Amino acid sequence: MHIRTFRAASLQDALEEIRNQMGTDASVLHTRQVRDGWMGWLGRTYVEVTAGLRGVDDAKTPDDSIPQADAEVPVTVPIRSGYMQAEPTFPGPFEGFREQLIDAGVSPKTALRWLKSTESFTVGLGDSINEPWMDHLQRSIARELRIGGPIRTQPGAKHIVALVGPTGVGKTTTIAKLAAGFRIQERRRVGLVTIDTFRIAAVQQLEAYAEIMDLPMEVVENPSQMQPAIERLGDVDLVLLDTAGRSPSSDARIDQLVELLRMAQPDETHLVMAATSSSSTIQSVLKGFAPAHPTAAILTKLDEATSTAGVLSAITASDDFAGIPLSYLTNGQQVPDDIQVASAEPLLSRLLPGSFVTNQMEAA
Ligand SMILES: Nc1nc2c(ncn2[C@@H]2O[C@H](COP(=O)(O)OP(=O)(O)OP(=O)(O)O)[C@@H](O)[C@H]2O)c(=O)[nH]1
Ligand SMILES: [Mg+2]
Repeated sequence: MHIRTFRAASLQDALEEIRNQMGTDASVLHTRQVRDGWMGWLGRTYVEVTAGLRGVDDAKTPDDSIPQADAEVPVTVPIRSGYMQAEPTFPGPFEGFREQLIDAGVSPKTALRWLKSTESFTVGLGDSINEPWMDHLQRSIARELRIGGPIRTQPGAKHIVALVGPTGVGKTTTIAKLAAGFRIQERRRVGLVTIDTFRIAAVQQLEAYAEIMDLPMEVVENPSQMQPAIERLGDVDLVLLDTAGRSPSSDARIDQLVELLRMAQPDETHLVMAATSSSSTIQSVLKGFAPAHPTAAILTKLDEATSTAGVLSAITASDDFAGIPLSYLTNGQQVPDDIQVASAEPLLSRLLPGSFVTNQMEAA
């Protein structure tokens, strides 16, 4: 048997090269995932496929014209800089996932990246390939997801955290949930500042929470009032700064926000976005609010999201985007209960509409 070993970025690429070089009669003998670089660190991950070609030459002696097994010197298939030129087809349920992901608002390029990564991931798993395919897809996406952790406070540190984001995504409600959590569970001294003076109702909304929780609250109308207001809050451990919702496409309103933040000098700025938004909305929010230098993101209204695929495609790390670390997820209107420290599981369990996930798991 003529045996050769190929390395490629994905199983798909390796099989294509095997077909090109050894013909369609070649059979795959072994697959594994390998990593180059020092001790596997800082290297790239490849799929290594050993293929064999049985034929009339099997009976020949070793000095025959056909080369013998050369597993020590694998043929490395060039890793392409972009994705496939021609559309690849994926085995088994992967092809169905691709359609579902695209229907859920994931760009074809991102769907392809996730599926290629899942495919090469499952190659390395050997026998456990029988696990539900959806689990593998979720794990591939989880590897690109950044979880930043919760706000950390120290007594007396006056840690300032601002929440920014588009209108109606749940900034004020999330401030109330955070304030209650830190005040009641962590026994921290919390102060509130609102710079949402565009609507009287907005000030009243936060005031109502401040009164119920007996928290000091300041209203700031222009940048020069910011520092004195923070001073007046006195000796608090955590200052939560509520801001007016802004359209990410309004440069003037974003500039005003940046100026207010510059005066407040927040330690953390959390960009609040609704998990019900489309991938393109999230992308434009990330772009529009970039001048505010968000350090983390909060995803709200997870309870209303039928699929998180679109949102995940916009916030996960890729070659072009570092990803944004998540701090909290909110899943309902109830203050203070409906908030949790961000983790991958609640997002991935809603990746695609439930019926599809169930079907795939049953089929697997
Ligand atoms: N279902 C659901 N509703 C939420 C959640 N968080 C907030 N809401 C609701 O979303 C609506 C808007 O919430 P707000 O907190 O006022 O939103 P905001 O971002 O402060 O709005 P603006 O200040 O107008 O920009 C309210 O009806 C909230 O009850 C959530 O996690 N799930
Ligand atoms: Mg508000």
